[in-house]
Amino acid sequence: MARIDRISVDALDERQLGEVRESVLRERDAEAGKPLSVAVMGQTGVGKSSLLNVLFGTRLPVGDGKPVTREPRAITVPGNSDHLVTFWDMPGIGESAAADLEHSAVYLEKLAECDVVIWAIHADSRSVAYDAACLDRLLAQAGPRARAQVLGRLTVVLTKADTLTPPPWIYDMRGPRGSFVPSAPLAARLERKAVHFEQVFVRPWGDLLGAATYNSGEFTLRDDRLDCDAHTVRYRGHFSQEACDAYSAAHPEHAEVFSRLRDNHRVLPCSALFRFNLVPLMLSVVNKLGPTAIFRFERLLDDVAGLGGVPVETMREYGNFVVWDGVRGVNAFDLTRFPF
Ligand SMILES: Nc1nc2c(ncn2[C@@H]2O[C@H](COP(=O)(O)OP(=O)(O)O)[C@@H](O)[C@H]2O)c(=O)[nH]1
Ligand SMILES: [Mg+2]
Repeated sequence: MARIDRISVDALDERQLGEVRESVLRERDAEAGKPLSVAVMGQTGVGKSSLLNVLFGTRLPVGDGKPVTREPRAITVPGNSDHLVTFWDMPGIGESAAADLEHSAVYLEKLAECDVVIWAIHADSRSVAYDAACLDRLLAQAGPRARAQVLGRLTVVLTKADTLTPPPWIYDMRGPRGSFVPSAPLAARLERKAVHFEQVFVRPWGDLLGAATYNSGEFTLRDDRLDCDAHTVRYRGHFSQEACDAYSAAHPEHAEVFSRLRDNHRVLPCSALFRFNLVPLMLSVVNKLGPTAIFRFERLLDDVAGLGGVPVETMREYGNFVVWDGVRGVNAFDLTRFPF
């Protein structure tokens, strides 16, 4: 898969890999035992724990009714390979204004320490005002350094994209497994939503934002916003689609680098249930990690390709679709009886 190769450290050539390894070897030894830390923020019930479970192979409790998570708490768990993930399950915001305020200082402290910060918003939500106010309030308490750190690691996702129906989802079956893909009109609707949420939730941070990606060696462009060294390419500000298109047109040989920079600020619709868009989400998260965290993450990357599939039998449970012909009193169509 090209997208995975692009990000995998294995895709770098021998010389580049040697350089990267050398430069971080010491830190790596010191860091080796440290778990990867992940924080996820978002309103209660938005699907934070479920998303982390499918991304990192954890078994955090998932709630149906009242909020499962009450206190900001760290759980260190083995993920689906032999790495450890410390997961900061932040109580859903929006349970009560008082609880939100009470937790703000703790949130901020933890967020600034985390390798990964995911902000989850329900894909079907109309208004982002409450989430935006929470992020505002959190970052208002932060010094410039902590603010830049949190914003630099922030990945915004739209959860439960599978609940956006109609138009339909398509199960693309490949033998015993398959993957859910949105139909073209639904894909367009998801894209519009993603763009909208990026405009209202990400873009307003303006020059406080920054985008970064690894430099595999050939990138040397600099201007008043672009900067690079041997390992990293950085952009100061919001790296919008327009900026990405303009830079790529001017320097087509670096289109991939610009596309990775662009991924920093994309809002990603995803679904824990349908395992939809989890690979791009994981890659976007990894893209923002510093070199030492990338080594802690290496094993997770080996599993990344497995994130997308859903077995036929599981799909059947999700697509439990029956048409009852009330006039004739028979099942006109029953997906559960359909021979796959
Ligand atoms: N349809 C759908 N439901 C989901 C998805 N993710 C979580 N849920 C459901 O949403 C509810 C809340 O999930 P949970 O992960 O506990 O949310 P949290 O409070 O944000 O941690 C549970 O009933 C989950 O089964 C998803 O991707 N699609
Ligand atoms: Mg939870």
